Amino acid sequence: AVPAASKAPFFLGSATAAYQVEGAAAEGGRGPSIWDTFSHLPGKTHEGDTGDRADDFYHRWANDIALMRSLGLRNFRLSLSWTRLFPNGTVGDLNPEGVAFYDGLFDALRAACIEPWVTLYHWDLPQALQDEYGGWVDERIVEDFAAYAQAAFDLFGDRVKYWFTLNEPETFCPLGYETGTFAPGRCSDRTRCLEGNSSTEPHLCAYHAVLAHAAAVSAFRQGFCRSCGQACSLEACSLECAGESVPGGQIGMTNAIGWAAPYTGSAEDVAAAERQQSFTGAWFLDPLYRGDWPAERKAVYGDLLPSFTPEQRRFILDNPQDFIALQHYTGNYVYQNATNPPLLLSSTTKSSDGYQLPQADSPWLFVFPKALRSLLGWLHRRYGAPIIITENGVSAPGEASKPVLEVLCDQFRLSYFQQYISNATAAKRDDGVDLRGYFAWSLLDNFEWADGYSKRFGITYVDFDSLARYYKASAMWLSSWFGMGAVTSAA
Ligand code: GCO
Repeated sequence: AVPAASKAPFFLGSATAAYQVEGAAAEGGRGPSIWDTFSHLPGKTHEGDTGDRADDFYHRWANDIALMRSLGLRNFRLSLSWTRLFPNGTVGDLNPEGVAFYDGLFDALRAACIEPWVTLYHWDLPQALQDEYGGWVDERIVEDFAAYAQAAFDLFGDRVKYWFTLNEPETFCPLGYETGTFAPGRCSDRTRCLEGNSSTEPHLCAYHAVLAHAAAVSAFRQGFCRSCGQACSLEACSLECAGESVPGGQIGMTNAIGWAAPYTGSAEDVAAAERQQSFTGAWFLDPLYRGDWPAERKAVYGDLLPSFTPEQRRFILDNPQDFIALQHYTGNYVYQNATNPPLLLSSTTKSSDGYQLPQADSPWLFVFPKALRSLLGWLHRRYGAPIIITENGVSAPGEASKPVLEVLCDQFRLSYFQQYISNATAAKRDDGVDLRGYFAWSLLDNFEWADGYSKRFGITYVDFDSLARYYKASAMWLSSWFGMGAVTSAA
């Protein structure tokens, strides 16, 4: 029998993020974000690269929509630049040029039959909020983020149905507030930071991220009336304003989750891998689906972890997200190591039978396609929620230095996609996972955070001098799939 899940539409697309592609950092009334500040500090990014110009998507989006169309792309994930809309972060001072930019973009995407999937926050916090109260470590961020989210729903909710609240807090909290390798570069106690998770800042960041997400979901559910401009339930809207209310939509947080495979089949290794998986993979999903941090994190951090009050817990659980938005790139093998606290395990990228996982260009990324299938099964069993893969992709070795024509023959990436996609479809087809979509990261080579332009994840090559775009072979391969799977089930 065909499982019911496979009858749901399956969305295929590709993804980007504002600071990584837009450029035009000082144009159109945009205010500075923490990534503008951070990337301009000496020594923080590869060769001092910044997102000042990036892919110049701000000026070239019409061209890029044409590019998407010729690839047959039907779903495009992008993020809003908070400071293009609200240069100082708070919602009082709306920047009309920023609104006009996204209005034009969303109208053109709609006209091109491309569904926009919009991330509210992909790491570019308004610098003003960082300066005022330290950004994610302060509780004021919850209200400011929710107000910004509400404003975005009001502005674009008539054309955007699919939303993401925060992109990967499990990345921006520790890297931004613990190791200091990402904006805002906080590392209050460097020695302790280098030793491990000892400072409180990353935990405060994570706590506020969960609360901010729930507040944004709550705002989303309340809806608003286009005719009277009031926030209200959709039902109340039609009664009280006789209004056109915003059509429904879906919303979720994106989470970066790798896979910890047991090194051997021994009970110890299996348990060690499960500890590691829950520690990292359940960090945010447990609060969202169960109302509390996973036991493994509580065991390790104890009092450093802010606890949710009963009211907060209720609020989080009363505002459930619509799907798990999974961002998956890599995995490794984990074995018990009783002398290695706190989780009493170690990891390796070589299997017990001697197979070395191939390394991508990024030092943290090892190609482990079967991990995706295992991970999807784990998420399905633990949360039973629909899943959309909102990022999956790879930096192919040597792309930053090879001649263009060689880069365009990106066999490494093409084979990565083939293998990962076949594992994703197997999970959906054979394991009963309610997988609803897949987005390749990324549509364009772009500003890869601290790695600047030295790592290329695009399915499209961008010449960072001329800014010309050229399809890589992986884009050509994906394009047959994009067109095919956009509206019906891929399984
Ligand atoms: C993410 C990052 C992307 C990165 C990609 C490759 O959401 O993980 O947002 O912006 O470019 O993951 O490292």
